[in-house]
Amino acid sequence: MTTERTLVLIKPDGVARNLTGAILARIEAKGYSLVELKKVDATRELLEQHYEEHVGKPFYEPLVEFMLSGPVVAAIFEGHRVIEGFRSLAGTTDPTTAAPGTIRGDFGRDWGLKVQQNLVHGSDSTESADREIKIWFQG
Ligand code: DAT
Ligand code: MG
Repeated sequence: MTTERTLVLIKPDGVARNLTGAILARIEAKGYSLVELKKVDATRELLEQHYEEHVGKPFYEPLVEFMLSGPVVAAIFEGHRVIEGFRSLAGTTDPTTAAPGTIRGDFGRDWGLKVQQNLVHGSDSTESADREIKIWFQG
């Protein structure tokens, strides 16, 4: 048993579309346990830390603007292989091609210039999870 923790964000599109409960329900139904949950108005400084690996990329500024456009729900989930498991539940980055049955595949689509509106974020490694949990919950 490898119990891990991951950071999940429900992005402003998910919160604005009232999908918070539906998304959290899918994660709980899979068997992962909610450890912490809060609604946050992110700041540019917080997002710069969170998206450190993407600073300077062409989509970075629109991504940050989008993440500042409304409240975000931040959660810590725990479970065996939850990092990989949540990313599998979320589906691939582009919601147009994310598989049906996934959060992005079922609820998301490409909104033209706003590819970043893909409803959720999930940490991609144990190192990212530790770093991101600190940023959002102990910052
Ligand atoms: P993921 O969220 O699937 O881990 P990522 O870490 O590569 O994807 O990128 C972070 C976010 O940035 C992603 O959720 C949406 C946005 N993004 C990534 N690639 C993009 C692109 N080519 N154009 C616009 N937005 C992009
Ligand atoms: Mg990522």
